[in-house]
This record gives sequence, structure tokens and C-alpha cells, in this order.
Amino acid sequence: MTQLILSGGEDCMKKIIALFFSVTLIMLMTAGCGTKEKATSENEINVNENTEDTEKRKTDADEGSNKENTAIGSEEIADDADDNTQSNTADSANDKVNQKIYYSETAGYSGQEIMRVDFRAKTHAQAEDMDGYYATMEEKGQFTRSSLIPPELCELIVKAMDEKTEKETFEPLKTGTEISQEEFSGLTGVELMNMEAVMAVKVDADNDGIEDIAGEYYYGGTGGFSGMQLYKGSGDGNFNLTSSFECFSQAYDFIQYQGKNYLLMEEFDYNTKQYSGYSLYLYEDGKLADGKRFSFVIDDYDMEIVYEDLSYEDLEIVKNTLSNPKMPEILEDNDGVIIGTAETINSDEEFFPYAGDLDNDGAREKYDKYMWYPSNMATVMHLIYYFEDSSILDDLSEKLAEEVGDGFLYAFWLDEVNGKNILYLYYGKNPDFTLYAFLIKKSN
Ligand SMILES: [Ca+2]
Ligand SMILES: [Ca+2]
Repeated sequence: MTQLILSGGEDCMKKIIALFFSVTLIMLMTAGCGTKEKATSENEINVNENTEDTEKRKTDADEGSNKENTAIGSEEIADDADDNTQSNTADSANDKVNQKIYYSETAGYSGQEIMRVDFRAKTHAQAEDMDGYYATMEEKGQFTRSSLIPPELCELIVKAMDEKTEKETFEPLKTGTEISQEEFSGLTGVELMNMEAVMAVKVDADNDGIEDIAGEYYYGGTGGFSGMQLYKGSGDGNFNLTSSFECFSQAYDFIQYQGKNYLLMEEFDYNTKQYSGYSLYLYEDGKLADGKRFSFVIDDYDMEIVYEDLSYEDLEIVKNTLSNPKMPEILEDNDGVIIGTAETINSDEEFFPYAGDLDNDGAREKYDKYMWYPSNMATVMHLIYYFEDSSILDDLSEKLAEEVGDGFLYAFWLDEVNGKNILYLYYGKNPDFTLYAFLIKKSN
């Protein structure tokens, strides 16, 4: 909900602009109206399909860049068509050592992979009291606390999250009957405007024995902003709006536990669009009585050195840099940009404020880099960068695309290591991540 508030102001404008290019989202929202869960799963697919980087990576990976790869000097002994690398024998080492060298004639470089480290998050689920809810984007509402969510239900949800048995756990508890938008309008008297949509159910949401209508009301626009509304049934066929709070376009269900109905909403991280837990609400007398938030806490990371070039003489320095499970925090604390020891910033430069000798030829490349934090439902956070006159990073990241899989490049930085600049790459696969180190050399 914090995210909603942070991006709220900016999004009013975005919502308007968004109407002009949001065809995909609108279509899927409309298509998803009948089935509550469908909307979210399709959103996830949409995320991937609409992210420029992914598109680009896929295309480039498919085309393959073997064609332009040529042998570099006399070290080359074998082609490895699969991963666009060469297996080489290091001429300086006594032992034969496998090296992974990426290169491109067009981009004019060779890149020696020095190390790859994978971090896999170890998490546990937790339940927390919600101190309120957003009645509107600015206004915070308080729960009446006239009735409380039992700890046993919270334990059940935490256990399901820890054991990854959410589906099996919640399926038998589901209650309520989905109704169409037409039925929703007919019963509540609310007419949907052009871009609006509603996913509604008939259910006794506030447990007074009379059926109510609950609807997640999507206002239109790519931000995914919606309102969870309760129309309390009075028993004589009338339904009146008694509660509304802000949410995103997200999957929800009513579940029944020990004779009472609760609203369970699936939560996701707005930056990464990945499932992040649940929120749970109890209504009483048409109002929100209590709320709990369920999330995953990262306890630690399992670190695995997937690859290391043992012939590289400063391997220990690089290993020391990459053995850092705090990288996500560092990235967040620095507004999504990591600056290395071999980089300088010139804030007078409008387009390419950063400089660093990426390819170790003695001349500094100029570039810009920053994190894209999404303000819509169709993109995820990822690094945006522009080089003034170098396509090395484009080429290298294309070559890594397959091995990186569904990760997104979050950061690159250059550190000076004994007279050479090392390129570090950080790929996020929330909550997991992968770090790389490369020694880039200019080729002629
Ligand atoms: Ca009721
Ligand atoms: Ca250079």
C-alpha cells in the first residue's frame, strides 16, 4: 500500500496518458472479468510480453551471434556454438584451464568471464497486523476492530505459504458466487463507464446472514488501480455501498473459516510484479473490522559459485566483491544505481553523465544508467542504460540472455582491480539474484 501512495500523484497523469496505449491491458482486464484469478495470471504473462528488454533478448538470442564471433588470437582452440563462448587454453597457465570468452567483431571487444555467483533466497512467511487501509489515495481508514481475525487462520495461511500449498489449502475454503458485470450493475445500480470493469461476487461478506455483493472495481488505465467495494445487502433486495478501499487489480477470493467469511487478496510486488503474499480482511456490519498482511521475509541467501576462472590472477579480489548477499539492499539504498571505483560522474553532462573505461583501452566510455521503476501494470523494474559510443554491454547481455533466463539486468558497474577495470553485472530474479564479473578488452 505504501507503493500505491508513493506513485499515486504521478499516476493520475499517467492514467490519462495510458489510455492511449493500453489496449493490451484493457483487453485482458475485460477478458479476465469472468474469472477472478485469470486476470492476475494473464497480467503476469503480459508483463513478460510487454517488457522491451525481454522481447529484445529473446529475438537476439534466437538469432544467435555466432556468425560474427571470430577467434581471438592463437588461444582459441574450440568453438562452443551453444553459448557463444570459446573454450581456451590459457597460455600463461601451467595447467589447461577452461575459459569463457565472449566476443564480437561488430561491438569490438572480447569479454573474459571471471566469475558468476548465484544467490538463492531462503525465506519464511509472516503475518502482520495492518494498521489501517487506504480509503482513498490520500486518506487512511481505521479498522473498527469490532471483531478480529483469529490467530489460527493466520497460522493456516502462513503454513500454506511456507509449504507452498496455497492452492490446496484455500480451494476447499472458497465461498461466494461469481456474478457478471451486468448482474452487478443490475443489483447495485452502478453503471460501468467505458474503461471500467468489475470482478464481483455474491457472498455474505460481513457475516450477518444476508448476502452482500463484493466487487473489485477497476477504474481503467495501465496503473491497475482499483477499489475493493462492499455493497451490503439489506435483505429486501437492496445493496448499498458501505465500504471501499484502494487496491490494485489483483486476484481475490472469499474464504470460509470456522463459520465466518473472510476476504483473501493475493498480493504482488509492484516493482517486479511477482507474487508476494496475501492480505486478509474481516468485515462486520458492512465495515472493515480487521486486516492482516502476509509476506515473505528473507532470512538468508544460499550462495553458489557457478563459474570461476581459476587462471585469473586477481580472482580473490573479485570473489570478495561478488560474495555479497547484501546487494539488493545496496541497490535499494542507492536509488537503483551502483557506482564502481573506476567510474566518474559529471553532473554537468546532460546525456551521458557517467564515464569509465569499459574495454580497458585507455579511453573512457561515456554513458548514462538508471533504474526503471514501473508505474504501470505492464512493466517490471530493470536497468536502463545508454552508451554514447559502445554496444559492448548490449552485445554481452544478449549473449548472456539464455543463461540468465527470466532475470533482469538491475545494475552494472566498473571497479578498478590492479590496473584493469572489471565489469560487474547484477541480474535480479526476485528474490534471487545473479552476479557476474568480466574483464573486457577492446578488439580491433
Ligand atoms: Ca451480509
Ligand atoms: Ca575504452
